[in-house]
Amino acid sequence: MATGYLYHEVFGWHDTGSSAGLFVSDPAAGVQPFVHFENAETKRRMHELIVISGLIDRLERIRPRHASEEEILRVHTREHLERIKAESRLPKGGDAGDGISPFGKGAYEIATLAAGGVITLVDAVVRGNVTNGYVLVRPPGHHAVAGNGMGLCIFGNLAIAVKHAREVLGVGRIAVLDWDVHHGNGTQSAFYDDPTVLTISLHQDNCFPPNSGGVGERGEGPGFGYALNVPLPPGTGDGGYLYAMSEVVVPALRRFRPELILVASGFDAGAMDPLGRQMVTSEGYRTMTRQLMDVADEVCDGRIVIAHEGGYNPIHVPYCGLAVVETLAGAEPFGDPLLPIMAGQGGGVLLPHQKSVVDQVAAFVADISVVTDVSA
Ligand code: 3YP
Ligand code: ZN
Repeated sequence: MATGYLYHEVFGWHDTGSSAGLFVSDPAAGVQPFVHFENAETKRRMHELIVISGLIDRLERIRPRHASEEEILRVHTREHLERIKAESRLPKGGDAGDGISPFGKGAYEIATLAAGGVITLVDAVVRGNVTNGYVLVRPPGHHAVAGNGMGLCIFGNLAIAVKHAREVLGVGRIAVLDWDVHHGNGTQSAFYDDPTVLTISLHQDNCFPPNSGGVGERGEGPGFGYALNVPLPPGTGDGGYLYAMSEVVVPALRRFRPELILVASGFDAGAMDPLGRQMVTSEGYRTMTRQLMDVADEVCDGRIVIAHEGGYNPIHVPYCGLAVVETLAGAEPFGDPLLPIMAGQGGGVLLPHQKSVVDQVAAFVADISVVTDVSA
């Protein structure tokens, strides 16, 4: 069966302005205007590589729709939605909520298309039109919490899609794996007390948000045990990430037996990312995708929806993304010219301090069981 692919040109029109990478430019204070790290190019170039490589011909192109207010409100407060909508009408736009997440005029409609895009692909996978798929959306979503956007995220795209899968499509157990280099705090917080949604975040220890995503964050109340966090030390590459996949992610998914697997896919754990200090290569992302597909074949007929999050190197991100989508579609590698450079840098080896973090979290996997009461 087919692999779905969703991208829309208007995602490239989400305007994050002339920040100096992350900070509001301020000439009087000596901060020269530049382009925000979260700009269109990483995603646009990934899409164009998917076209130029020919992979596009093997994908089922899916058109997004906007998420409705009702769908957004399953995760966010009315106040947050209305504030974003109002600031989105201003000539110069506004900010998602933390002062470092600027957006231009009209961002509300683009953000609802991003959330609606993930919903659209979830619909296609759950209804059986495609086996799996990739949603190349912008703005990202995994940091947004109920009452606020943050970390460049306006609405929780994946969390909104999880609620849709549960409440509209009737999907029981759902797992969300987050391999963005930053902690998936927003997705985690939406389901922290819910044992029917397993959230797993692999991220760089204490990268962003501050003091978020430690091994001790395991869920609360009935959801205790159904949040897993693997805060990998800076410098972790394919060796550590693949070990975390095989020792934590795969066994956790085998125990939990989700009916649907979603992935928050950031390529900012890549070896040349300006915001992360990890060393994952496109081959690392390819293998992580393969490992996930193998366990998905075992537990949920291969149903995987991967949605784009961070990733800020415009040269490397397209090759990482291509590797993931090729793998989903069962296509041969087109090639990545950066691989020979990265291969000699040492990230392929699992180091003891990385192993000890993974082993600590691996011990929590035994506490997961197949939750059958999804009405709670
Ligand atoms: C937001 C402010 C500092 C780091 C940045 C993280 C954005 C991101 O890629 N989140 O996944
Ligand atoms: Zn990130």
